[in-house]
Amino acid sequence: MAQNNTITLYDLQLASGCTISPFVWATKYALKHKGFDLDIVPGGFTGIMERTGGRSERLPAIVDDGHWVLDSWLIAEYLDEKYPDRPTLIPHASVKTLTEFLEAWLWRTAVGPWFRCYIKDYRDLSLPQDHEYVTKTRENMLEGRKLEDVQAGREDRLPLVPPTLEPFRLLVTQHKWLGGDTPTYADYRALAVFLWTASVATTPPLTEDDPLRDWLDRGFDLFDGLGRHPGMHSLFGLKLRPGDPEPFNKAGPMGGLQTRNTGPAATRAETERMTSGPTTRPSN
Ligand SMILES: N[C@@H](CCC(=O)N[C@@H](CS)C(=O)NCC(=O)O)C(=O)O
Repeated sequence: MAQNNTITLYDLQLASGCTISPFVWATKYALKHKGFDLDIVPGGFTGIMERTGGRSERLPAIVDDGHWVLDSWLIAEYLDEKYPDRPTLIPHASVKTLTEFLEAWLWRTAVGPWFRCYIKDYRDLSLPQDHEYVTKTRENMLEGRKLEDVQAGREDRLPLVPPTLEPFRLLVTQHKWLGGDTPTYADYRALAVFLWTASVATTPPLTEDDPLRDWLDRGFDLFDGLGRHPGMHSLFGLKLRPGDPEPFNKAGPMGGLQTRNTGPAATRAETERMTSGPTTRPSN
């Protein structure tokens, strides 16, 4: 049982002290959801093996009363198993399955492009002693290209990302939380993508009026503003230029996936659109 209600968390931080790793972010939220206080072991990308006494090359890691647990998913499952009387993170096996899909989709849709838009900043914001390691490992991940070259031209690429987030936008505008009335680990895994982005986004990736904002703001505010570290950047304020695509669907939900059929009144607008002539707008 956690001593003094406190669990030790090995963090992965930037020079500002804010967490960068999405996996660590998800774990911070998970520990808070379970009601624990955090004893943070600070540090960056290098020296993880030394800090963890040779136990891990990756973070997060937690120590609960002397018991080490590695890996963000394994930590969440451990917490639910060990502390079943506290609020549940993963209330049903399906939450894990569907969250794994959602997260893989978010990584493909957002993390990938944003990684290439912020990778030089990511290195520059890291602790000075991490710069060389981050440059080498991330350039290797990017097929040997220089971080400066990968990031260059991002003003042309950033506006292309928000429209691709529309399926996720629909989810979090039609439901208070992915978990329903209260957040679950699904929310924290998805929030972690945007917390990672905010840790490195020296220029904003989303427009001021993005409907994702309500869920994101509520998520960043959880647990006394856990996501509001002063080192974080604003996600909002992307300026569009003529010719950039619409960042989100401004016409409102329409179509078989997005609306509930409660009778002809609910489908009238869609029927009129379907019968009045050709349209370019996808139905879902
Ligand atoms: N499956 C692991 C992944 C952990 C992981 O890859 N962490 C990255 C940070 S995002 C790390 O420790 N990187 C150290 C490095 O790049 O050397 C988990 O879910 O905890």
